[in-house]
Amino acid sequence: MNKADIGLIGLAVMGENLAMNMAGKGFTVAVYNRTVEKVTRFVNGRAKGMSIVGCESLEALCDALKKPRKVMIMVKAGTAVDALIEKLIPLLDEGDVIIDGGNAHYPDTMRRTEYVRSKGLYFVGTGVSGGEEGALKGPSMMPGGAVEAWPLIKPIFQSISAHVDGEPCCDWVGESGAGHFVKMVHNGIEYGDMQLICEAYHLMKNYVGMDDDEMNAVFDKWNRAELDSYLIQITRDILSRRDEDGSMVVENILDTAGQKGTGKWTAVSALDAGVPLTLIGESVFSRFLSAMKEERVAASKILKGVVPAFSGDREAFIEDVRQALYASKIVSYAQGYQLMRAAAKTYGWKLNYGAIALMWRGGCIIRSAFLGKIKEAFERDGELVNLMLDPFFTQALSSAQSGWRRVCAAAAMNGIPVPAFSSALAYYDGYRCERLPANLLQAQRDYFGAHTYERVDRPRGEFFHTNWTGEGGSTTAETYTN
Ligand code: NBP
Repeated sequence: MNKADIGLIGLAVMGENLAMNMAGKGFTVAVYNRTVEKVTRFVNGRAKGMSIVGCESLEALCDALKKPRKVMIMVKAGTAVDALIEKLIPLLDEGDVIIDGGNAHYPDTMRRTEYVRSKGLYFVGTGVSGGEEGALKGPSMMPGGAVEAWPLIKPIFQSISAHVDGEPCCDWVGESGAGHFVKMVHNGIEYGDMQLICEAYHLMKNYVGMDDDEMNAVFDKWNRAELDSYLIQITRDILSRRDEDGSMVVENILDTAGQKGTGKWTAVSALDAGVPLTLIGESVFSRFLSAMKEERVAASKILKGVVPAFSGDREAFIEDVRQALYASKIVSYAQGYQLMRAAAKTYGWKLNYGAIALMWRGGCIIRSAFLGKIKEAFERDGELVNLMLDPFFTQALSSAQSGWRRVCAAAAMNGIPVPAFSSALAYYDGYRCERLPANLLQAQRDYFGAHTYERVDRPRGEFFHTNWTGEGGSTTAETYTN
């Protein structure tokens, strides 16, 4: 029998569907799963007649592969991946490739890339997005790690990934943990996009007083213009789904959000890197707040606010909400790209920002027409400091800002929480502010702790101290930058 092009370990939802996708594209796939009955069930069931070879052990899997071997792991992220790597190393030869397609945290991928290289093998950590359907029909794939492995896996990866305008939504991201870092930022942006849509829904429902049918029509309309995206589309569909008793399914769902931690990883990375990733941070905190259901129910009886009362032109306000969503989304992506720039600098990765936008353009949860505009922005200027400074996005923010401000003001006056809309606006106003009140903050720090300050009339890097109380001496604290 011919040897297989690639081996795949882990036959849960992602592994099974990726194997089907690879086989459908003409590759022969050897598969293995810890619970071996799942291998038998898969090859005799769904995979019957496909070029998928079932293996009952890791040894059999490695024997079944063409050299250099390519083995992709699609199991639960964490220690299971390390254990599999340990088992695979003695079964593989120099130059073979181990790929982790799970949701690994990027520091683990950095460590594994080095470790596997020390054993004479190549390691690739690839983000795979798009869930079950993406895995089967074409996911977004973000590979990074040992660059020597890329030519070996590229034909398979670019063949099975999603395509937009004939271009694969998969390209080499960068060395070491770059692929999983970019996947993590993708997931953080997903948190932000979802939170923004939820805030628009909350305003339309609780302030304007719209029902689900009316909101369904609004999201349908929004999906035909700048906001055209998978998440707007599924929101539209969710707002039309009825339960057996005729009530709307979405209104019967408990308002406590779950999470698997990738948004939190993104926010923590931003805190570590000193990047103001405010919108994703607020989106993670909003999920935490939603999970405090019992406390919120109790507080709702004690903490009084205002009763929302809409007046004015309904259509005009809905258009303002659309503008607020669009502008906030630009801010969210601008912040996400700034985090990637900071990581690239710290770790020495050469990230291709336009290619990343293209990788997210199809096959994943944040896929949208908007990403095409981001790709164009980075084509115009590969070194763009902030997406908001690209002429297209500068103009878009300028046109949207009146509506955006009216929405944040109306939400504040009517007691509707819009943390993502308003934190995005605060970031926009802060970023474009030539002089922030941090002069006062520095004075306070110098007053209580002799932390020193720089002066507007002296070169940067010279530090001064004022003896504010007349009682302190001239001794100052050290100035740390990190
Ligand atoms: P799961 O994350 O549910 O993991 C189940 C698989 O892991 C099974 O094949 C299971 O084998 C295997 N496994 C476990 Br659990 N512990 C193992 C161990 N110690 N040694 C070997 N195998 C072990 O599967 P999934 O949802 O298909 O996701 C796979 C990866 O892809 C995860 O990292 C996930 O975060 C990521 N991902 C998932 C999605 C999604 O939408 N589900 C999307 C994108 C990425 P068994 O059958 O013997 O228990």
